[in-house]
Amino acid sequence: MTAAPKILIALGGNMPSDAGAPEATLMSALYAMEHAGAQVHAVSEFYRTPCFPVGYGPDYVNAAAKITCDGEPDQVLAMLHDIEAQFGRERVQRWGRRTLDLDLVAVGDLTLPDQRIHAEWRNLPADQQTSAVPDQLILPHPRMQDRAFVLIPLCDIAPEWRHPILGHTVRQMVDALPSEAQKEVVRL
Ligand code: A4P
Ligand code: MG
Repeated sequence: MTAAPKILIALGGNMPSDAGAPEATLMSALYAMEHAGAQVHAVSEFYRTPCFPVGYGPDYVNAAAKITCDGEPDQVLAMLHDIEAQFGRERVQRWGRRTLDLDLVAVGDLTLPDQRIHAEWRNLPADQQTSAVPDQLILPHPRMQDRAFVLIPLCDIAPEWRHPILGHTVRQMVDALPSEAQKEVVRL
């Protein structure tokens, strides 16, 4: 029997929910994942991060978790969307303010849907990134390598995970971030 692949999740929020402030929402979301049948193996520190793009809203709280869970990646994403909905997430504006964002960063070393489509999303011009929304699951998350608010929490729990296309570990991707971007991510 092969071991279930480790699933890496990015958690974020910058608006209060019924659970309270974003840090309480993120903690409750982790319990909700266990309630939904996932096993949570590791959770990063929680970090305060400036909203990206600048001016789109208040600072975020970001974290990362390593889980395992039965089901196909699409079913895992559906579970994450259900939990977002439980905490009052409304999809009003892409990249808009939100009580809870749960992104699937990676499922083991899986690439979805394929290398060509992944490259299209990864190389999407900056001016299209706010408006273009994928209608299928893209793995690893196509923007993870650019984002200090994803990579720095992830480095707490999966520093040696290697991006299946780019070939870099999380630690190497953190080191490649501009130092200004690294400094903006502050442990709570
Ligand atoms: N989708 C495809 N692949 C994935 C994946 N690997 N993980 C689809 C999650 N979703 C994936 O996502 C849009 C569509 O992408 C969905 O239909 C999903 O099936 P969404 O969650 O509905 O919308 P979103 O959250 O606005 O988009 P996304 O891509 O999650 O946004 P981002 O790019 O993560 O940006 N600033 C700070 N400091 N911290 C943050 O956490 N987050 C965002 C959201 C913006 N600024 C931020 C932060
Ligand atoms: Mg999302």
